[in-house]
Amino acid sequence: MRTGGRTLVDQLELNGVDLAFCLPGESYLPVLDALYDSPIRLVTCRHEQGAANAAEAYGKLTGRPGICLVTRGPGATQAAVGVHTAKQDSSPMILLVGQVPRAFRGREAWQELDYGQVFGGIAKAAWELDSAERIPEHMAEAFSIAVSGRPGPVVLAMPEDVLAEQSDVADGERIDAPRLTPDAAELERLRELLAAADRPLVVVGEGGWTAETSRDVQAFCEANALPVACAFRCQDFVDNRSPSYVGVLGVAMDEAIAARLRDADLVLAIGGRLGEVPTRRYTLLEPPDPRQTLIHVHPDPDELGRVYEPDLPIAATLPECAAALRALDPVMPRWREWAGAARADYERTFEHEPMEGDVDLGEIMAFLRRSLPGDAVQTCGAGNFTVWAHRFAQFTQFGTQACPRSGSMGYGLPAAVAAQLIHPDRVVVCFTGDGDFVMSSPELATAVQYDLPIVVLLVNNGMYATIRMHQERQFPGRVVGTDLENPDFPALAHAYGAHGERVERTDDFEGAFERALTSGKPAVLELPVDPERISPRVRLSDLQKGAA
Ligand SMILES: Cc1ncc(C[n+]2csc(CCOP(=O)(O)OP(=O)(O)O)c2C)c(N)n1
Ligand SMILES: [Mg+2]
Repeated sequence: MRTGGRTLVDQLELNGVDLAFCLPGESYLPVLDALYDSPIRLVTCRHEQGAANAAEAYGKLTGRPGICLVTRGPGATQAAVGVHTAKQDSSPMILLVGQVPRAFRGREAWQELDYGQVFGGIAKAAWELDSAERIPEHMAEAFSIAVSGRPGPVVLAMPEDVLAEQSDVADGERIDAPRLTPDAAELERLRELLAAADRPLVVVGEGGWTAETSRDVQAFCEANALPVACAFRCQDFVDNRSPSYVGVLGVAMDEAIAARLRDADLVLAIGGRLGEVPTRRYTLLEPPDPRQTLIHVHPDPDELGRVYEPDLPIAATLPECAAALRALDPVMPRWREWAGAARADYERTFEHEPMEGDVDLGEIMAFLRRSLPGDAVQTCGAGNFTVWAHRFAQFTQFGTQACPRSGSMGYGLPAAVAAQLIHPDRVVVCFTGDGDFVMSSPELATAVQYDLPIVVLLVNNGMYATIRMHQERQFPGRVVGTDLENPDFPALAHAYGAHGERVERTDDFEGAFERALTSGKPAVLELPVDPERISPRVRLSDLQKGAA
């Protein structure tokens, strides 16, 4: 006999869970008690937002569901942001939430919520355990839903009496996503469409990508001289040094790559949803039937034809599809010039206008591009600082970018916590802004508590610059709600027990970065920047003149 709590933790273990993020609650004490004896490392966060975002990042980086445990009611609603990101980003995640005892259900008991309703539109699935006896069955279902088809978040509520209940139910089995291979006729058709193209573009995106997928897709693209672009915040999906790699379809998109997608006559999307950001608000590729011949590969048949009508839909898991593409006989490319020009455009994106003020983020990113090890993990939240962080970074291996495709602020710090726990020997850099950092700064305490020497690069421009930029464009001169008066960031870092410095000049960055790495502690380097340079290509004064 064992309690429901123990049965649940046993199912986590047999599914290979090694790390779980929580904010404790009295609503799920039997689960916590079972974790006392478990090899699973339980990491206690300071806000459910942080716990959920860390679990989301775990799912994104490992491909296995990130586990987050929170209490009922307020715990669950605070965790919702991570569930939303897991949904938008297609990351496997399981949120385990406390719940009132079964006998109280429906009375709106203390902190009671109907999780099926609350998370119904956010998670891939949300429901409640009904008995200790059926926990292995429910957990198998949760793992299965989280990893299969389009990966995503599952929310499972745990009534406290179910967790305390004893049963002698047997364990379930480890769940892995079923593999789906494209069939020969689909591959033949793909090859025919490709052979007829003049200006093809491969676009890679989320939905079960792996390191092996990267290698196979890269080999396929190089063998066929195909240009390949990454969807927003999937920049680590292909080695950016490959002659085939031509850039990212992201926020503040480079005009050249936007034109490549618009002018392509064939788009081969391997994973991804061709969402609002990579299609520049559905303009570069117009739904429902784009001008471009569209081949869309996705593990979930429901995603094929949902927004765009592909000429060739292929329901396949990405590693299997990538291996099959690699094995295809290369076609005779008629697009070498097109591909070469796209690569040259990409290489030009590293050029940057000098920044006003004493701290130049373009120069700092150039230094990081030269000096960060290839396996260093980069994380961020949302804000204009990410435009520098993405445009001037170069990724060489999968699993090194953990950023929210959902565009959610507050993600970078907890994602860095997760990344450093997964990869204790790697360098982990979190890019953040003054607004973004404060949203999740309590997780700096988590980093200190668990000895995680992450390096936080905090771009301080004294405002919510992204919003200010849009505000100046749409309502010139009417600045409201976007100014920030900030804490003393290095002092705040010190108060948490972290290393903290303000880098006043570009030339001081290298030394400060070195000191951050050798401090052995979490470190916050504040980069005070001139607000005039509100984005790499946009000056605040030009916006105010209506010229940008
Ligand atoms: C959770 C959440 N709240 C609000 C927003 C809207 N938003 C997007 S970027 C941004 C400003 C971020 O400010 P900061 O971190 O200082 O970065 P900056 O744009 O100044 O570089 C805001 C408020 C968001 N994306 N996510
Ligand atoms: Mg800011």
